[in-house]
Amino acid sequence: MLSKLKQALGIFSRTKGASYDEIEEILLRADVGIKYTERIIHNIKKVSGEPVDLLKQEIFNLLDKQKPMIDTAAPLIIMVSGVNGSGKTTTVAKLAYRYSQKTKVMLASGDTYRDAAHEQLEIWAQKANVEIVGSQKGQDAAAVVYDAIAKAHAQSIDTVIIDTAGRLHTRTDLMEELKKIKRVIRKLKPTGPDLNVLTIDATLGQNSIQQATIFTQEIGINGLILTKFDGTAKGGAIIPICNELSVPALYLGVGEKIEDLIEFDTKIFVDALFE
Ligand SMILES: Nc1nc2c(ncn2[C@@H]2O[C@H](COP(=O)(O)OP(=O)(O)OP(=O)(O)O)[C@@H](O)[C@H]2O)c(=O)[nH]1
Ligand SMILES: [Mg+2]
Repeated sequence: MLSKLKQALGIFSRTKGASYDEIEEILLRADVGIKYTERIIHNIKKVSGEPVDLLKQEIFNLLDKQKPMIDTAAPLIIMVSGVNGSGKTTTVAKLAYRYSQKTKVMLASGDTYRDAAHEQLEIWAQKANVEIVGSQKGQDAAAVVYDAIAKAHAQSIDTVIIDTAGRLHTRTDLMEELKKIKRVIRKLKPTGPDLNVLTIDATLGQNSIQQATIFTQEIGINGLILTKFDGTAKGGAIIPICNELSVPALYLGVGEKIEDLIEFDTKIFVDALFE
C-alpha cells in the first residue's frame, strides 16, 4: 500500500547526499512551502551531521502531532466534512470498511443536498457490508444524523460514520448546517463527534489551507484525511497543512477502492519518504 505513495513522496529520496541548496529545491518542489522549507533548512544547518538524517528528524518533528482523545463510550462517532469533491463519501466508505473489520458500523447519509448522494453511499455500504440510515434529498441532515445515532444506541452499534454534503467554506448557510449536525450529535454524546474529520484533496497542495482553516475554526476539526495522495506530486504540502491548521493527519487516501486508506503513522510515513 505504501508503494502507492511513490508519486507523492518519491522526490524526497533524492535528498540523499544532496547539498543544502539541493534539499531546499526538492522541498519547495514537493510543495512544503517557503515558510517550512526555510525553517527546516535553518534547523539542519545549525547542527552537524548528515543533512538527510537531520532532515528526516525535522520532518518527523513537524508531523508528529497528538491524535485526538477518544471518549470510549459507545458509539464512536466519526463525522466527515469537506469541500465539494474532496473525497468525503469515498473516505466514509473506506473508514466503514476498516472499522467493520473489528466493530459493528452504521453509516449516516448526511448529504441531503446533492442528487443521488444517498444512493452513492448505499452502494458503498453494500460493498463494506455495513448498515446505513438513509435520507432523501432536501431532508434535514441533522435529523438523519440524530436517527442514525439513536438507532446505533438501540442496536448496540459501535461506530457511526457520518457523510455530509460538500460545501465551499464561503457558504455560511451550509457551514451553519454542519454546526447544527454537531449540536445534534452532542445531544446524544456530549463529547462527540469523537473524530471530526476534514477531507482535503492532496492534489491541491498548499492551496487547500485557506478553505480548510474556515472548517477548523467553525466546527473544530480534530483530524485530517488527505485524499488522492496517490495522484499528487505535492505530498510535501502535508507539512504546512498540518502545521498551519494545527490538526494531525489521521489517514491518507491512496486510491478509489474501498481498501485504499493508510493510517497515518509519523514514523512509517517519514521512513517511506526516504526509502
Ligand atoms: N485517486 C484517488 N481518487 C479518490 C480518492 N478519494 C476519492 N477519490 C475520487 O474523487 C472523486 C470524488 O470523490 P467523492 O468521495 O465522491 O467526493 P465527495 O467529497 O463525497 O464529493 P461531493 O459529495 O460531491 O462533495 C471520486 O471520483 C473518487 O473516486 C483517493 O484517495 N485517490
Ligand atoms: Mg459525497
